[in-house]
Amino acid sequence: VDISTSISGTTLPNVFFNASGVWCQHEDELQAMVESHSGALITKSATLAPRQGNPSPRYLPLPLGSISSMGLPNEGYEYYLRYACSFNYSRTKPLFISLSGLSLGDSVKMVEAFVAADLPCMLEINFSCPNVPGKPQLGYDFEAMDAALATLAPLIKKPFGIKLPPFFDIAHFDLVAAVCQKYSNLAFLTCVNSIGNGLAIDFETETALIKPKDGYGGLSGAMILNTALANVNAFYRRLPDKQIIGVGGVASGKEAFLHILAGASAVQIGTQLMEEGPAVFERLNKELAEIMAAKGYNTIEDFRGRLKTL
Ligand code: RRO
Repeated sequence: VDISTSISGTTLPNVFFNASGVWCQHEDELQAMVESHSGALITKSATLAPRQGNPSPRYLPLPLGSISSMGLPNEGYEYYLRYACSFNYSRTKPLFISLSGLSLGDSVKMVEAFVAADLPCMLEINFSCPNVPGKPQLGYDFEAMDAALATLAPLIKKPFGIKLPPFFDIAHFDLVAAVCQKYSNLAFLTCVNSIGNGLAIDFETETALIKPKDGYGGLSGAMILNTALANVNAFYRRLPDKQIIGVGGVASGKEAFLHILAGASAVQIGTQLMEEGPAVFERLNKELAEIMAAKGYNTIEDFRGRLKTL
């Protein structure tokens, strides 16, 4: 059984890698990703300047997933640019870089620096951070997203991707797909970021479980699997010339299989990586391969997007 895949022409030895934000802020974490059985790695979303992020506690596992409001803690884009410059690209595992400008001007500066460096890494532009106080998610403002893509896509020139928030309305799937369709080098959509601004409350103490934003934070893990699958499949159906990277609620080979069946070409791991650590990738590889063998599928392309409907 072969669980390799490719994203805009670059081969990944297997479909799995980290969701941006998990195990990827510092060089030691990125090195652990390199040494793991992941098929790729992606860096923490970078801003122009380094950021401490929101006050702790700011991540908590929940019975059905997790809640977090990290607030974009990162080392600043120059740190990740240096990392990308020193990365050994002759290894089989590709490097993705996540950028999350606090303004379009910031994104332009970061993109220009990466373009000037002319590296074989792929950019994933984050349009969906829910946790910076006072900064709405760009992905929920379709005109602003269109304007950002109109500026960034021609600068990047090469194939690139965007990280989208989850959508919950068919009209929104249609509108976002129409925007994405305008940009030919927009090669992949990573669906989905966390479901923004949930609230987790401790029953005994009657207190919010995380500190930032009065307890509001992004929901991830098992509780968002079905929303993630819907978004993967909605954009897979609407954008046959683009690829979808699925993320949300993958804890075992079974959920990964479902993401691929819905149309995903690769699968990112957030909460489960946070909880289990990079050893998760060896287990997921084994579990997905076993499921494929049992079902008689030899490659990802034998079943990707082949969801049946009633
Ligand atoms: O850092 C964060 O709080 C964060 C980001 Br940038 C994001 O894109 N998604 C998320 O759930 N948290």
